Amino acid sequence: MAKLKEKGINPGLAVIIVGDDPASRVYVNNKKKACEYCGIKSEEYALPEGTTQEELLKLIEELNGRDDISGILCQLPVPEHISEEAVINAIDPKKDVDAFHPVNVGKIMVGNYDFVPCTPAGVMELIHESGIDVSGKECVVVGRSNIVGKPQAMLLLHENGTVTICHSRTKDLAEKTKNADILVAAVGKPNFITGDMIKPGAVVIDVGINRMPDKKLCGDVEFETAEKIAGAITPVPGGVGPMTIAMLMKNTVKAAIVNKTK
Ligand code: L34
Repeated sequence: MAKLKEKGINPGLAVIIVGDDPASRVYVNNKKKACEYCGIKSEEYALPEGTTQEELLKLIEELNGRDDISGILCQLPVPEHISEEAVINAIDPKKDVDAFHPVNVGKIMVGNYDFVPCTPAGVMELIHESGIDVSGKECVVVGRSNIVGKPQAMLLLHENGTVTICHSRTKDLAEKTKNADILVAAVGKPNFITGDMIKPGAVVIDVGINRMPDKKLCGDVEFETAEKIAGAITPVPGGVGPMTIAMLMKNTVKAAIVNKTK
């Protein structure tokens, strides 16, 4: 960071949160803390639930124009009266540290990209840091969201994995998941993947973060049964979540370099 600052490049992240979803509040606080830890300037825009789409888009427009802001993100979900698509489309692709804008999504598709969406990027980092080679492996992604499932599949494909995407209409899910050398669970259903659905020795990555009635966090994978079968497994909390935040810091620094943020 000091070397960047010597060159007159100062990363700055703007985080927008609309409404008071408690989970979003925790995530945004964690992002702010990570910025402080890394020496990245951060600005939080906490807007009331009743904010209109027009007001939100106006703020994004202002932030797009500022030469001291490298990255902009609007924490999802946004309230129902605001179009998520309109918000994503409004962010300058050069400042889109979430990589949700169609321009950045398209770049990921063709394999030439600056920003990788933070959660799938975090999953890849975990795989790399564990010394796992994706090439030729059977990779199964459960979930097809634009934010995780789809880009995750693409990143695994870029590294020569043989990728299957499963979803709510998939027939014989367990048969597919049991075939996976690398299994990524991103469905948003607590304890959805159980030990008997896992191939012995598989790498199991749990993207799910479900809040249970007793306030405890629970992944999409039933950890107790899965850990006995898996070769490697990520916990919830303390697994993919913190990696998402680390990748956001990386994207923000990249954005500062691309945008030469003052
Ligand atoms: N725009 N919206 C936008 N960008 C994102 O990248 C996100 N995401 C997802 C939700 N909406 C978003 C996040 O930031 C999920 N997500 C996220 C970020 C951080 C954590 C989890 C999800 C995290 O810090 N998890 C901690 C536990 C936090 C807790 O106690 O609730 C963990 O150890 O998993």
